[in-house]
Amino acid sequence: MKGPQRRAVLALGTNEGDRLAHLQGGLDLLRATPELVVLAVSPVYETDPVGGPSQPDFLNAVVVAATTLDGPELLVRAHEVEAAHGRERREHWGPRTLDVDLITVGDERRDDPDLTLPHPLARERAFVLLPWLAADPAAELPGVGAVAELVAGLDTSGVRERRDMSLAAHQ
Ligand code: PH2
Ligand code: MG
Ligand code: MG
Repeated sequence: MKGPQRRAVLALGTNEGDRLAHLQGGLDLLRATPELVVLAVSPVYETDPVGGPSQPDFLNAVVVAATTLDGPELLVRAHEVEAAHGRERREHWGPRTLDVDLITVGDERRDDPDLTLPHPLARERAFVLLPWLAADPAAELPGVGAVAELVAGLDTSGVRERRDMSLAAHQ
């Protein structure tokens, strides 16, 4: 892998179709990305939908990776992975087959029209922070603090680990 290595955190979410298959497929496509190495994958969580219209429960998981891609490059890849899973952008915050959000990319800070890093809502989203903490107990949200501390201050009742589901480590 050429170029500087960045540690990136990606959050996967799905609440349409075969949810576990979408999560697994998203992980597999991230693994198949030459410029990216997956370092850790969280357990699978079933989560109450936050915001948006009334919609089915989500499955959420977090992937920690090392990558030579910068934020905008990784966003292109994330959108490719979503598109490969039939993601249609209909309703803002509506149901989706697969959502791949960038939470952090190294220490990048940006506020572009289509990409804010770190993800501005991550600090308040238990469906992101709980999986992230499980994947990386030492996780830090740049400019904010330790994920463990953020989780301690959140209502996590809508986030349930699905021990009967898990993501395969290899394709
Ligand atoms: N994603 C959203 C909006 N609401 N709620 C849960 N539980 N999980 C998500 O991934 C999620 C959400 C926008 O992308
Ligand atoms: Mg999202
Ligand atoms: Mg998204």
